Amino acid sequence: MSIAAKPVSSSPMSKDRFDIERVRADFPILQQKVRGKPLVYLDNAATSQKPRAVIEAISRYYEGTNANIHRGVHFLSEHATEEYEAVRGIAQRFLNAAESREIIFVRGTTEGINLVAQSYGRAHIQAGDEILVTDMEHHSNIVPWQILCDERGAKLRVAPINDAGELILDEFENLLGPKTKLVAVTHVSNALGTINPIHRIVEMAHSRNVPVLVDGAQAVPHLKVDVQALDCDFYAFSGHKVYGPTGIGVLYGKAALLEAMPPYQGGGDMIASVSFEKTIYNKLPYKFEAGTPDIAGVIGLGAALQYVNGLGIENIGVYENDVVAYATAVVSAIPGVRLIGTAKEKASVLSFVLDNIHPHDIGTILDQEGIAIRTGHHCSQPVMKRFGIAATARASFALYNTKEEADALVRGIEKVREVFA
Ligand code: 7TS
Repeated sequence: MSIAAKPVSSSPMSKDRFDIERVRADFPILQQKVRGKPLVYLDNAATSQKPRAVIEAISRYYEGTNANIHRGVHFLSEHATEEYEAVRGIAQRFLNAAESREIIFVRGTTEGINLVAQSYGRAHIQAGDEILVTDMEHHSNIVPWQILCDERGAKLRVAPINDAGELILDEFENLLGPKTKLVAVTHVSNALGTINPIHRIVEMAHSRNVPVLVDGAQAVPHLKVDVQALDCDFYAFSGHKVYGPTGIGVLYGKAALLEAMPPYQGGGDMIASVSFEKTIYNKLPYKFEAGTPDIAGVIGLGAALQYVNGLGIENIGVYENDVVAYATAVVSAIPGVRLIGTAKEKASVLSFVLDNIHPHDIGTILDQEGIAIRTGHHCSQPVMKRFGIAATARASFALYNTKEEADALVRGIEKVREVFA
């Protein structure tokens, strides 16, 4: 997915592939006005809006199915368990995982990464070992490794990025040494939009027998992800960024690795039997799903993934790329705008600074126009440091955004310039 900046707003969408009016009608929240203006929601990297199919799936579950899973002999519990486990199959096919027991339901990307850090990490990382990340990681793919490194006396190494916000692959490869025991890298940067060449990264790491965890939080809504083709060892994503509910996400792990890992949390459902002499853990995936999970969240996530499947992730990517390329061209043409993140391969994100105007002021003035963006460091402070700034204004696009909304963003930024002129 490369974004060539070309200022054309006219390219007609082929209606049979992607009918934007119908898509927008699926999202009730988009129909409202904010501060008297039509809502222009461009904060999708923080969280996406939910289609009616997701909202209704959750209501339907609570109205007709609610029961605890994996334990009841009664009708509702069996039915809830079937629905919950069906979503594991949906998620398996969504990521093209080899087996459904490789899909672990977690709270989100953050919990998925912490699970690997605490379970795989504590079992495999020793004093003197190294964990390799990149300079474009979200804090949730930095801090869990710092905690682990502190505990184990290991060292976090950081692969640098260039001025476009691309990983410098040669440097990354040079940092892969005999002490490297794990690579943790984002698929798509939330602050820059950069798409990392995960397949190549995995090849480099695997040639040295180093496993790779991929933070897929910003990739899954925009790119086709095939964990077998990528050959990554772990892949984590959040439901709420891919049109599903908050509080639910997926950790994929290769079965052989997950089998060998100790549990992350103890409790109900993750055991086969408990006695004070010896407790036997449950098999995969239940070993990693202690306690009553977010059943409604899982069912909502299933509806979200099916919604994406219905449109086709490739169609979504083509449509979004066209809108983001347009937005990139028109926003970067505004005097004083400097884009942060100009990688050749990008998805969804348009991060920028404007003259000496603080991004929070940009965000506040845009909000008066009904335009929602995020401003700040985006939980990626090392990226800000790399570019010598404290914050950016970030517009991030989803499958329901349009070129007209990009035009509204431009008008909003022009207003910011007038206010500060
Ligand atoms: N990794 C990346 C690349 C992210 O963008 C985020 C959230 C996370 C991990 C954490 O996801 P969570 O669902 O577990 O919180 N990113 C953002 C953002 O860019 N603005 O708000 C949240």
